[in-house]
Amino acid sequence: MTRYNFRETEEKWQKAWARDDVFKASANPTDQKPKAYILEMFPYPSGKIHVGHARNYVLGDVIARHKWAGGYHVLHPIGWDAFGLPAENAAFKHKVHPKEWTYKNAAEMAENLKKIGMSYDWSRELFSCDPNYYRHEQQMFLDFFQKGLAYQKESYVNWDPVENTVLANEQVVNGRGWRSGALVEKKALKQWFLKTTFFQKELLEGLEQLDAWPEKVKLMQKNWIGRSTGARISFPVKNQDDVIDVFTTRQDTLFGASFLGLSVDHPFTQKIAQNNPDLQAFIAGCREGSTATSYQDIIEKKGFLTNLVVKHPFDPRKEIPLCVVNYVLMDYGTGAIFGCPAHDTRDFELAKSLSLPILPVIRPQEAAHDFQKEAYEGDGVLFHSDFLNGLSVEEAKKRALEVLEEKKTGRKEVCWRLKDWGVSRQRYWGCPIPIVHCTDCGVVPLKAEDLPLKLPEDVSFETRGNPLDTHPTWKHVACPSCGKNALRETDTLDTFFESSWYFLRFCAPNAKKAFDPQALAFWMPVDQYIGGIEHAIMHLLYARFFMYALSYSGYSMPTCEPFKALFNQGMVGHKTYQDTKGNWHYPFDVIKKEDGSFVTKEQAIPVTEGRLEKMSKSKCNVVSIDHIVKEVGADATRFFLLSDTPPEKDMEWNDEGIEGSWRFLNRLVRLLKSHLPLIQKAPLPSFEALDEHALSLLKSVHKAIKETQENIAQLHFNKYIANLYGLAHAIGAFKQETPQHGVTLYHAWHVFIRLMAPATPHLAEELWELLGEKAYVHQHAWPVFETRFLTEDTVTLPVQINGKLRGHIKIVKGADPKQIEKTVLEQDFVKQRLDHKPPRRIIVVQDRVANVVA
Ligand code: ANZ
Ligand code: ZN
Repeated sequence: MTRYNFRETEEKWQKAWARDDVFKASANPTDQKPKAYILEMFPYPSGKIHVGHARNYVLGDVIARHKWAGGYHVLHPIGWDAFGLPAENAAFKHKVHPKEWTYKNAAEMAENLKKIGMSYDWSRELFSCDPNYYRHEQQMFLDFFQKGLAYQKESYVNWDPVENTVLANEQVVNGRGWRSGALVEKKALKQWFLKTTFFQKELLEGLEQLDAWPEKVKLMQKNWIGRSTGARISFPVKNQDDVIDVFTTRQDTLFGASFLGLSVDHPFTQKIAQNNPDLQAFIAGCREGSTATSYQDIIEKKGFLTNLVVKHPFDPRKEIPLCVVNYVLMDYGTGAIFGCPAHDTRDFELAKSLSLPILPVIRPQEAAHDFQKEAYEGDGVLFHSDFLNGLSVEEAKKRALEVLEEKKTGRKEVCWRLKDWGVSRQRYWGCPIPIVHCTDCGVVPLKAEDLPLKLPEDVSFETRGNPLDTHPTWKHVACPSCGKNALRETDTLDTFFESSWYFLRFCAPNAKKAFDPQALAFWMPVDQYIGGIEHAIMHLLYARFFMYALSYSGYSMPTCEPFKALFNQGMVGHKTYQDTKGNWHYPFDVIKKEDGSFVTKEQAIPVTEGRLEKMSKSKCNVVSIDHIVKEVGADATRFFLLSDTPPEKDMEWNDEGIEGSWRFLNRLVRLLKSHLPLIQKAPLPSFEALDEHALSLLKSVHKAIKETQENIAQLHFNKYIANLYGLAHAIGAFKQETPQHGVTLYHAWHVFIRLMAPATPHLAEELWELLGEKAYVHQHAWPVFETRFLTEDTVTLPVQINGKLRGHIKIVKGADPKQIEKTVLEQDFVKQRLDHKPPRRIIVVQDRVANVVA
């Protein structure tokens, strides 16, 4: 039995596609063909890719290839999200320059992507660390700055007191610096921000038009933007002039207030801490730990009870103790709350630890509630609440607000959770911020003609902190405004900056300006964006923000929403194997013994089979593209990645599955080869002339076309693969008896190969060539189904001429007699018998017989 040589085949077609620019997007299309912009989130060049990564790309590739076949102008580009911390860490560990590390990894990954058969337009490949790329974002930064969308303010960073340096959140491990092991502190530094909050309303409302986004992602974005309606309420401090404002969404619970909670960073806290060493110590304790924790994450609620009290806004005779608490953050609302332990879990925990009273004011309507055991956050009826008694929560919120407004102690307020985006990073491998700090002129932007401001390459990673900061010359410059000695900004931009506009640049990657408006107008928005759910919030929000920010800064943007449809693929998991010493072993190094236990192949070390886990290098359960392509080829890998599991679900990589795919593809080759002598290359006979047997195969063919079309369009790739199996089976079972059947077989293959092409592109080209067709199958139009083949019920109708049976025609059951008369007269055998003259009469008995009277 011959096996098809996938290595040779795949290499052959990859070379041919590249040679003939088969997947190159048109530069400036002027025809009426529709466009499809298909994009997978561009990868970070961290090293080789494995089949878990590959799933994401393959999904995109199926869509792109399907669009090519559908007659679209397709843009399917690839590039590298090339700045970032891992490159810098590698520089420190392995003494390679981040640039070298990055380009080497990208080259390897590009090789992997080509090997897996990706239909990218490689001529548009871009690197975000290339000065020709980032020069444009430096210009954008300056434009944002000019428009007030980029600004500086003090903000906390993770500070390593031993290394004297700022750490990224990823470099804080269990609250300690990754290199020094020192307890990390929070330290205020002046940093750059982008004013995402300026477009919060647009970012929230824009979500409504994204009906091809997963609901889950939209909800995550919505919660992140976090619009809350409530009240701002003033609490006067007793015996002082100060008034503390709080933000609440639960003004209905005001009669249950048992303390006022101030953020550690609240100005009033700072004021009263001046003469209070105990409070100072409490504050210092709260400052430990990473800035990564948001207020929801703080596990243990801690508070410091001051000896001050505030007056209740409804009744100044009521006094409420003032506390400083660790879970109220300064950057939301007013940085102060009133605490209601009976109806808020966090407040409840604090009240327990400080022995503050728990004052229930809402009675649940159903079961009784033990307020000493836990807070009740649900709905109910107000009690112990004076004029609010008997009202529902909703009614009480309204009424409380009215009274607050009458008493002038509060008013309605809307609060947004969204914060401005801190873009400063105290790191080397990022885009330099084109700003100079001058003692005389202040913050001075670089001039456009001085861009790009390039990263210096001669930096040392031996010294502590940011290499740009310790570089001997780079940061010392003449002020662009007055010429005096000044200092460059040494912070670089967050790498989310680069990923916020790369999809725009792909439309015209070599344009002199950042964008070519004509290309943007043609290609944008991205029609299908594909990537991991881990980017549900930040990347997608920043990219959306950029569209608004660029427009506002004078760039002409054709749309506001950059991604029309979004798809989040599931991950690929694989078994793990570990020995008793805790070492991990590769699944392909492990064999199962007869008794069911596992040992390593070479040294027979006993190992235990662990859970199915997301592929990761550290657990040795990664299947690299290099490895699998060598073993079974790209097509079998792609086919398996698409096969069993719906693409949004997590799937398991397993040997049986991949072997099954591989065997199937081999069977196809054998099947076509065995059919070649039987195949007749000719147009199909007319529908009516087809016999039942031919018709039954063509039914399967047209059904497969219809379903494949739908399944690919709806991204039901597992069903698409099932369609291919089904049609292959029908073709395999077909027995050729007459020449008509040879023609039918030809047409079945002609369709099948086109249908399989998006999934297994190399083999499709190969079979296409075997069938004797002209390359490339990918440039051949997608098959179109005909409904008449799909109609289940047909009848073979005898045709008599002057009472004698002369032939048969195929008709749809119950067809209109007028239509049948017409069909009968079109038949050659009828025309001949009639000497090409009109008949005297035709009698049609529905579904039974047609009689022509000459
Ligand atoms: C009193 C109260 C009583 C509250 C009650 C809740 C339940 P969202 O929906 O997220 O807007 N809050 C306000 N500012 C805060 C800050 N800076 N840090 C931590 N918590 C803060 O939440 C609004 C609620 O979160 C507010 O309503 C406030 O607590 C708290 F039974 O006020 B509430
Ligand atoms: Zn100056």
